[in-house]
Amino acid sequence: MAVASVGWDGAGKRSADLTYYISNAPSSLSKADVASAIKTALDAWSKVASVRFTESTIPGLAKQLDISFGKIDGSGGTLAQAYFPDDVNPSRIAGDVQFDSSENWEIGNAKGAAAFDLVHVAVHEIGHALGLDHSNSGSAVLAPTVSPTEYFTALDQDDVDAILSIYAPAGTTGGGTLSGTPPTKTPPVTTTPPVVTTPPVTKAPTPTPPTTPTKPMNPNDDWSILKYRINRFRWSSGLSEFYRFRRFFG
Ligand SMILES: [Ca+2]
Ligand SMILES: [Ca+2]
Ligand SMILES: [Zn+2]
Repeated sequence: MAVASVGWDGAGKRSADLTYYISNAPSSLSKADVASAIKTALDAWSKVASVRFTESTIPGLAKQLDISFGKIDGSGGTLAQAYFPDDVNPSRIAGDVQFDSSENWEIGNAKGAAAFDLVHVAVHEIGHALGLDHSNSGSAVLAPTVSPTEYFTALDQDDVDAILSIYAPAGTTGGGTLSGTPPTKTPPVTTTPPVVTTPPVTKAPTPTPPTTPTKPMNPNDDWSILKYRINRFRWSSGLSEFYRFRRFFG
């Protein structure tokens, strides 16, 4: 397991309320199929960690996973990519997930090696969107490689350990304030002229900036855009290629 972010909840292990927006679907799947696959993938994380997702109809919101299909690099190569949370990336792109529409997608594995399971890849990318880095554990969904015959059944214990290293367990808040204020029923505060004699509000301590070096935004070599790559030809060419591949991308 490895993490690349403190998570949407800030430092410590707390909760996050996020939204998600699905903009389109690939030619191989209906929009309903995509919505179902994404929901399954989000639920996989919400069942374990205190992260909640509400579907949004408005693209581009802060604290939102904007999920889309578009051409990335054609068939092969990059399968999908995701942006780490807003402690790593600008709010505009933090949490966004993009799938390569040039790939063949399916749900499950009825098509075998001819298509990738959207649920499996979505669980992986949403893991990144929540702050997880690749894992060295080959059985983890966050492993850096995938085969088109793999399909999602459950998170690996390594994935569970990773997400619980940055968020509170599901059903708890970790004793902290929730990140992302859920809609409340309280009436809006009436605006009154500011009272000039009020002493200054004590500010919360400024969060310590991450000590990791600033990561460049070159889309071809960007640590903050963690690309989930595969190469079918290398994958099928044997173990030594597999390890070379893992070393290169892992
Ligand atoms: Ca591709
Ligand atoms: Ca498949
Ligand atoms: Zn990845």
